[in-house]
Amino acid sequence: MKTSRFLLLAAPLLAALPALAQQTSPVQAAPAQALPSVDPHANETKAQRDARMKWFREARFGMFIHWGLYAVPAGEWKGKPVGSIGEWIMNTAKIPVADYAMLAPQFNPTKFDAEAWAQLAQDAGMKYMVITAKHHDGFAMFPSKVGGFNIGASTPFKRDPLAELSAACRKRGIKFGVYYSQAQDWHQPGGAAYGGHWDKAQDGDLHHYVKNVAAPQLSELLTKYKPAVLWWDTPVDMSREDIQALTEAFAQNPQLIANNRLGNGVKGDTETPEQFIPAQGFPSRDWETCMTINDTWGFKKNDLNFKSAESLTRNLIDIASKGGNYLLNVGPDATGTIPLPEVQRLREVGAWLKRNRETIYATTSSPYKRLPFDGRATVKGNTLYLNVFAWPEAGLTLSGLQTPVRRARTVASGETLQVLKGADGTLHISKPSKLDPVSTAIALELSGPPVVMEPEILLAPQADGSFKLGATDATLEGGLKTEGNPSNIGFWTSASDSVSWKVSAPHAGKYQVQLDYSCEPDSGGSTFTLEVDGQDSGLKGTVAPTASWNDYKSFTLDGALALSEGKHTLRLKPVAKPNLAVMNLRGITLTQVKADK
Ligand code: FHN
Repeated sequence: MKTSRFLLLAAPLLAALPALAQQTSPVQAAPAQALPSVDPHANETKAQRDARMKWFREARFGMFIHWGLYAVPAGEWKGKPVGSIGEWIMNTAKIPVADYAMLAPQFNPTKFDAEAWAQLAQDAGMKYMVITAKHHDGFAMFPSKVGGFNIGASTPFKRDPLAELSAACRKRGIKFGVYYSQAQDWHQPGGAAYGGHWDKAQDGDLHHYVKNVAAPQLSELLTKYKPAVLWWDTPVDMSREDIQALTEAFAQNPQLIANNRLGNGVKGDTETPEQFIPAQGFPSRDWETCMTINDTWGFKKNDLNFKSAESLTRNLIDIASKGGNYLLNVGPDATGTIPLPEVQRLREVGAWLKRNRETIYATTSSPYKRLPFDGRATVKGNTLYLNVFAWPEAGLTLSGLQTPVRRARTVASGETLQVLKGADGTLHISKPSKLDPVSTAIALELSGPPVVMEPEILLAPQADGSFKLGATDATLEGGLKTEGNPSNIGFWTSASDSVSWKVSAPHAGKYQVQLDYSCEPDSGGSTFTLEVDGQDSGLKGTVAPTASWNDYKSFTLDGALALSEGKHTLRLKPVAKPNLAVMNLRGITLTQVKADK
């Protein structure tokens, strides 16, 4: 069965790993029988949960580290570049287990300096760290007593990076966490492998593997390093017994925060969008977007496609404005060095953050659905923060804020700014003497917590008379969500969910209606209607499949939509959904076919 994360496939990584993407979906099929939940935190009270999640909610920024044997081949095998992300080299190149294991004696990262890594995280403004204790290749980055495939038993490097890092983090007040691939293990017999095993040595029973390798290693990790975060990844066929075995050790660490990738319907503590920022965050869940700085998690020497410090900083601001955390990855090389371009960028993000820290840490999400300028908002107590990416030529305005402004200042320099209130209540904020090219942060100190009444989104026609009804302008009902860039409306797995837009037609007219949509082959065939102000417009359609959830096509409905002059609500409403989902929808274009004079 396909799941909703699979429907969206916004991230190239997920596109490359469809079967895993299904497994990591936050909307997994509920277990058929009503058995008690296997989620170890299922019975805690809201107050207990709030206390446990407090530091995470305030942190906003963490360092992800993908480091393991794959740093040795660094994206090349037998002199040839291997496509896909660095840490997947064993699977992509179908490297036999014994050959891959020969990397271990070559792994001697003598330049590894836990203090320097933790210091870099601190300089970048990161409040927590999550490192791969064991990735899918099955190699443990700690001296485990379970099996011999680990840094202690099979490399010349006799140190314990996890012990060193956890100590270095603790010294700096940085929370330490571990990533653990609980099902995929391409080394041990029985471990799962996306795409299937390619070496007889991998064959065996997954549940035996979980019980005898993964669960005892988990217990070692939780006992020895006392992590604050446990980052599961890529669940495959996790039975209730597997979940129980894997979480047994949670009792040793009741404050542990674990993500939503354990499997078997366990919701976990955090949603984990990967390589994209969900357009509206997850309003009722804690969440964390993980992203790479270039295009790989594990080190690949030829991947030089580094994002700019500006875009990384703006990602952080964007994520904070949606109430989430940014878990930004570094991929150290086989000597134990974090690549210089990554270090430089993290330092630049940190420099901005140092000047503007109050706009990010311990803030809550924006009270605005959309702002009239290129930027983002966050809130802390009685202060509304505006991060302005590009100062508008016509001046900075803000409408809808009901709470009086006591003072406006720039965050970095404390310069007082003038705020003038227009007759319609719109605020005009004076331009600071110095703008920050990445983002100029402004604090509006209010007389109370910000109350915002946003003007409704009423779409007017474009210059050519057409209407563009985009994903981010829509009102979504039910479980629908917008995600991705460009944004699309997805998670459309219920036929009772609908999507609507408000438009203002300057005169009566008829319009051709064109959908920009995708729908993977197995999911085609849904039917829908278009309503105007609650009445059937007579326009309807059947969703034809496209090549994949990433393959967007245009689809023009038969007939024309008649709109009278004035305001209207247009609603796209499914009639039948024979398969998993209706479609992913980027938007609708209404093109005028005849203007009634
Ligand atoms: O397959 C992994 C991948 O290698 C990487 O670890 C990312 C990080 O979130 N998670 C997986 C796929 O979702």
